[in-house]
Amino acid sequence: MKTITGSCVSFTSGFTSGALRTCCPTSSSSLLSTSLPSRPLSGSGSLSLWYLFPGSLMDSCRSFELLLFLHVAICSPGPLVDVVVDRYHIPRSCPREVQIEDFVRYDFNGTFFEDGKKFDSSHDRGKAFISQVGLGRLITGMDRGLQGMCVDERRRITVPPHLAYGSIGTGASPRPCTPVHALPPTLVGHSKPLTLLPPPLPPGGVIPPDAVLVYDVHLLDIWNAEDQVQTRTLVKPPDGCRRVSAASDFIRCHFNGTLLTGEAFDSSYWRNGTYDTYLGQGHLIQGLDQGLLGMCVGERRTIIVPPFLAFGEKGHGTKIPPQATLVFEVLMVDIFNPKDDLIVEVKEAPAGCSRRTVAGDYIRYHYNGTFQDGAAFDSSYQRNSTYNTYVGMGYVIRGMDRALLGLCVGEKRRVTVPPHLAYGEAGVGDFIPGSAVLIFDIHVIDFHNPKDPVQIKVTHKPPQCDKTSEADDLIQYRYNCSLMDGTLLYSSDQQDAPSVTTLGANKVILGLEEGLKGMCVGERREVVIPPHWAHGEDGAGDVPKSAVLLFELELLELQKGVPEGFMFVWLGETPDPLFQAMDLNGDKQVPLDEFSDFITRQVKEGKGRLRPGFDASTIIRDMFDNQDQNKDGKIVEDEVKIRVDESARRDEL
Ligand SMILES: [Ca+2]
Ligand SMILES: [Ca+2]
Repeated sequence: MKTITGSCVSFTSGFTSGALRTCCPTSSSSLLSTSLPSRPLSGSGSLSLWYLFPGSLMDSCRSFELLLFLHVAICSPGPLVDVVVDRYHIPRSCPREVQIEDFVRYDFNGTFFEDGKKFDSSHDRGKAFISQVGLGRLITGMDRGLQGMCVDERRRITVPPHLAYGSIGTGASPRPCTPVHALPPTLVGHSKPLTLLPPPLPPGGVIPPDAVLVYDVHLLDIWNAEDQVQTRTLVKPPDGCRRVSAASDFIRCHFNGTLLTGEAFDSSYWRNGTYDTYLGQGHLIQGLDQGLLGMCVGERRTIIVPPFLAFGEKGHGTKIPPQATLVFEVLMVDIFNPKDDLIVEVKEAPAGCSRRTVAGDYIRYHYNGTFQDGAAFDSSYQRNSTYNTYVGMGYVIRGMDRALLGLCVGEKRRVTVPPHLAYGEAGVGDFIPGSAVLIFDIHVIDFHNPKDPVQIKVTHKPPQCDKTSEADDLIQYRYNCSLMDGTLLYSSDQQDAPSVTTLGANKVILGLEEGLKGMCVGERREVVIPPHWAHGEDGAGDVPKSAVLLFELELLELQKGVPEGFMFVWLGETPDPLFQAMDLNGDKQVPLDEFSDFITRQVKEGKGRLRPGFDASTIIRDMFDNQDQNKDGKIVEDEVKIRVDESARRDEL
């Protein structure tokens, strides 16, 4: 049995008072038994006994008075003159102590000191007891004994009869001798007056005369009619705050809801989704409608809501009892207003933007998609391919369709799209939650219109330009081929020699063919080639699908060519008669040497042209063999005639 001696020792050691330690006789239980026979004041060996003063109990002067008092009260014989309070469980943190006029909700067990028998219990009543402290609504002993108590504290309050039901007791009367005042006035912010129960009494039970009562109390809640919603910011968003929540905004947030005792009653995390609601429109309890105002996305805040701004005396569901103060820890995830429009911020605008996107253009862009709290939901960079679409034609969400207009190649924009211009209340599966604001950071790689021609810009024109490239010409050129964002794909400089091609021979993409035409040797150009002039929707090699290409070109050499299928052409009139022109020595026959001399002279005099890019003697031999029908090593007049009659234009002479 824990005697009062044990209590006293524990108590004095707590206050390091050696003098008082000696005050209690080691057999003090006999002293105490004079007034409080055989009844321990605590069930705990490490208890402390405090007479309760309002305010801090750690104040040394008061502590001393208190010790003296207890010395008198406990160590001396005689009746108990005031309540004895044993705080046998004090929570680690106590942001608030019960003061006069505070409302309290607590569990209790009421027993007689005399025999330990129970006369009342909130547990038997099936609900916590609710009252107001210090205004005579409770027996005086409880009005005193509850003061200074913390939520979740457990204390034992021993009440002498004169502070309880006196020398009369209650008999069978349900009314206590201590007056119970009328109901308090209507509470601020609450539509109904708070109904207070009379002090704890056995239902129809009896408190005998001169009974010392022991109340074991567990405090569950404190509030005051003057209380307001309390908010405290725990974490501010690191990247600043673009806007704060305001009435009529729609918000998405996470929260943990607990009672003051720390008991959880609800959490958005239990449901694996945000709590989504309109603010300031009465969808929420009044305290949250206030407490959620002025928050930034990314902010974490504690909101403490007194019962009359929460669910009041009715409570809510099974987890929120009547008159419960609610504590919410809220993380703001998303805010928008139905009146919000698209927000477009230009982050980087390239200089010299000659053309901007219009409806019907086809655009390729990269993007990072995030929610307002910074969480990423999609990125084209991760897929390593641009997002490609037509602009202004309803192929993308409404907000983006608008945001993609008026863009330059290379431009970077941040686009904030409210849900009514994005995926609305439905969202997209697990990908986009309902009513989510989306932020796209976009970078335009290129765009074109399906009607676009090849765009040629001459960057250098040599002063002398008497002949220009055209179909059939054999050319040498340098090139760099890039994407519009500057990514170099191919370059002739990567190879041993400049590129060589015959124009019109379908050897290069159509757009390059276009870009290489009409150039003088030494000329330089920048040529923009839309995909339908390049590698189209499928791309090729390192060229992405539907990519616009930029070619930087320089023409190095130009050899005029002959039409496809020809090895030699006359530039003026064909000599007539031809055989006599060929038969340079007039002996009516033309061997290979003579034929070769003839052709070479034509080329030198500018009257004819051999196909460029081939060995001249080989071409000439081929031409000779073609004319020498009977293969006797010489051409005669008849052989030429036959060729003319046949009108065969191959290797024509
Ligand atoms: Ca001859
Ligand atoms: Ca012949």
